[in-house]
Amino acid sequence: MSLHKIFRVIIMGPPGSGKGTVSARIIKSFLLKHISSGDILRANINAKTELGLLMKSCIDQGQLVPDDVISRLILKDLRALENSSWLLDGFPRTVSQAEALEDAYSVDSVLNLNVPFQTIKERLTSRWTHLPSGRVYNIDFNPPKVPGLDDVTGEPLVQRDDDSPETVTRRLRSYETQTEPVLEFYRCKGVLQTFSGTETNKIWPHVEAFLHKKFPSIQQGVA
Ligand code: G5P
Ligand code: MG
Repeated sequence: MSLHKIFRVIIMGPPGSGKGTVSARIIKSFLLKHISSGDILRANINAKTELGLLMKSCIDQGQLVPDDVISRLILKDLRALENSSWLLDGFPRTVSQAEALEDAYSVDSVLNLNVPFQTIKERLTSRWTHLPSGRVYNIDFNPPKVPGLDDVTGEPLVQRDDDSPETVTRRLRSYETQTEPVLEFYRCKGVLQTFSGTETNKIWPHVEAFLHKKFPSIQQGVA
């Protein structure tokens, strides 16, 4: 049994707002396990699991996968992390998912990255991803050291099937109708913290300062 307090944090924001990029920075400084629903789904598609094959067309079209499927998948992974603090990225994104999570765990903080849609559309068409790890690059913002290859493994980078301009528009629309109400859900609970801007490098120091203040005991190197 762990004697440490467990912290449960969610990172939210529209598609392409920088959830993956900011999460990578958070887990370098804080002892949180990063769980990304999109990375888990893409790993299933890549491995051609039954679930992956069923969900692929939904994801490629920029639609959300069914609530019961994703809630079961994520809650199973969270149960396996019972004694760790975690950072959840991409889940919940409907009120029904937020309620399913709330039934199992109470959330300490929700970090909301508020980035304008126009900025996002420009970013996503130049994103490159290392599918096995979920590491993301951007031709202008954080290019890989060797073009087309992952910095850590040297494996090839790919463009996500759902990053075409039409699909990005559909993902943003689904964010507005299905995910924005989740922000209200957490605002009412008093745990929502919004960070606004158009550049991750400007947003990040505010996120870092907030986490240092709120969760000093989970900084890397603090026993
Ligand atoms: P995902 O995988 O959760 P999205 O759409 O929520 O996907 P996404 O696209 O992964 O979010 P992100 O993580 O918010 O975006 O952003 P990122 O990857 O860090 O940054 C985007 C790009 O911008 C990168 O190239 C990065 O390098 C660059 N960048 C970052 N900061 C800057 C900057 O300051 N300047 C510049 N120029 N560039 C920058 O979900 C995918 C699909 O899975 C299903 C759905 O179908 C969904 O569409 N799904 C779910 N369905 C139902 N319920 C759920 N809970 C689901 N979760 C996933
Ligand atoms: Mg992401």
